[in-house]
Amino acid sequence: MVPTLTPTLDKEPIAVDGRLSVEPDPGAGGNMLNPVRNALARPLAAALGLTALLIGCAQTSVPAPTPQLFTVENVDSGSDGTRLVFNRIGALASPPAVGVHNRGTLRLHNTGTDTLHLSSLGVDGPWTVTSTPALPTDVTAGASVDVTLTFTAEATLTTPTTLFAGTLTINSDDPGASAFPVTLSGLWQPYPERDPNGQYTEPTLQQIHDAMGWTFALNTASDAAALSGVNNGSNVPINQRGWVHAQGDEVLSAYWQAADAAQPVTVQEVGAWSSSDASTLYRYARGTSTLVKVLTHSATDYQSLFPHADGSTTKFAQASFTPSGAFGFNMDGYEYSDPANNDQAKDRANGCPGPCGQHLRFWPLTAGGQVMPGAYVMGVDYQSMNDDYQDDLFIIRNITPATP
Ligand SMILES: [Ca+2]
Ligand SMILES: [Ca+2]
Repeated sequence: MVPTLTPTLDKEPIAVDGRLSVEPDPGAGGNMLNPVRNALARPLAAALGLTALLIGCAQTSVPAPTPQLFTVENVDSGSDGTRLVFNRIGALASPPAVGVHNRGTLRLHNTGTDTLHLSSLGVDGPWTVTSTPALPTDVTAGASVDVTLTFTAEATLTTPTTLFAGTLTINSDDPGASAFPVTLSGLWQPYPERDPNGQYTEPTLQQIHDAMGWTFALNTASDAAALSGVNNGSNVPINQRGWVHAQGDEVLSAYWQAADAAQPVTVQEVGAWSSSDASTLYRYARGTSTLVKVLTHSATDYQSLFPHADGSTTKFAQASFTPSGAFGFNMDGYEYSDPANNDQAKDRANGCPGPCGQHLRFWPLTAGGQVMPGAYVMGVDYQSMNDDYQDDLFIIRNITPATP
């Protein structure tokens, strides 16, 4: 006996590229029509009408629906694709000739077993979609498409460095996320490093932290007040003049080791805001003075998120290595993760009460509000110039403080 069903769809069958399809009800917790769509829907719907199409939903012999699983990959940073982060400098019509990360690409994967119908993209905020397939389009099971956005914020050059927020909405027939939101964050600064009066115009570490969506604390109300000084711009609120003193969720450790000795340590440069030059991150075994290069970022990307590797315009500055025992980090041959190795004279002259020399600092990485085990953010300040700790900024994975 054929059961009688009353259609309860809140959406009518629609024609997509000349073929009949039916949009699922996102609130139904699954796409009842998916299992029959490919095998039955198109031939049957034409011959028998929608009532016949729905018969399969009431019969226990029909396999459970397999939803289209729609995942998003952030091609630039390797994160889960729920956030894209950008930076740019100056006016759109005449930007300074320095590298910036003003474009970001998302790769949209269809990991389900049915075709995904990608209908449209919505953008809120100062971004434009600069590369996408013609929409609407179908993404077959297992396939992917790339979408590139460009950050287009600008302001008068007397405007302070600003963090812009926005949203990209990916509209599709994914039953679990038919309007998938991607957070957009963009750092705009008027000039590279400093304005014509010599005042710093770089984003602060706090602004970069917020752009990245990090939730670890750079400082808390119970921390000591920042030490005063001649610095301007980018050092507030964490300027302790090289004092070896943990603030917020900071972890103090001069030396590190692999959290899992069977796996490599990976390093990704998140950003560089320093003077015009390439800079090199080194490592060294504890108790030795031999510096081993980890990576060098491009000389033109000295005021940029995700700087490229030296000599490349396509490859980002990232690397991996397998340490043997405890090791330290060193930046450009100057600044060591072991404060005792660093020149502390300027720290003390600036008011550091001692111990001093803390020019590389570490915080546990967070993503989605959760601490990522074995992953840290490392911030560098060169030579106690302004204590901004974003001259070079890295995410380092698979490390843990070394045993003494
Ligand atoms: Ca600095
Ligand atoms: Ca800086």
